[in-house]
Amino acid sequence: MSPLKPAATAPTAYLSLGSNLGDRAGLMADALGRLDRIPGVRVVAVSSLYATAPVGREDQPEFLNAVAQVRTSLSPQELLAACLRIEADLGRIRTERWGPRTIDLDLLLYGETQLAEDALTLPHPRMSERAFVLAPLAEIAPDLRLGGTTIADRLAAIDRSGVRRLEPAKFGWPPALAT
Ligand code: GSY
Repeated sequence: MSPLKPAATAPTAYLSLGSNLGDRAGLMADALGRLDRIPGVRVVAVSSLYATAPVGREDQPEFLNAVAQVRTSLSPQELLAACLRIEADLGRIRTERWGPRTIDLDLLLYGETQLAEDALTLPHPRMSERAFVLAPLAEIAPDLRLGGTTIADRLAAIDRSGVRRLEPAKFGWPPALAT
């Protein structure tokens, strides 16, 4: 294994990916490849793609969403900085808080870490209300517990009507990663 890649014992983190502008699946695949090429980050699992109705501001295009599990020797803050760099490199322009975006990478969970900093709150404060996060997360980590409740149970408790799983083969998904 590359010495630049995290050990099997390194912390596990979960990231939400979303896009509702441009070549959505292509941008998400590109973001995953960039993440996986960062020394200290290895993408170990990727959910299916989900077509999801926009939440927050409804008059914008449909999103594609997915969740990735990574192992990382980066700190939560370093991992967040890496995500923000990838967003910028893929043309994300932050104009409106809830507006359309080429790519969105949100850090959902970093092991059992709980954090409340200006730039980063862990677990992600809105993840339990969002079917576009819980549906893909439940696919790859149904038994993961958040505040004593599994992700599968949290998903079962919310409205999933705006979320549709897409057939992976039709989108060349998940992308092939180098590691
Ligand atoms: O917070 C992530 C960006 N975002 C999304 C999203 O990724 N998916 C859906 N369906 N709605 C969203 N609203 C915002 S903001």
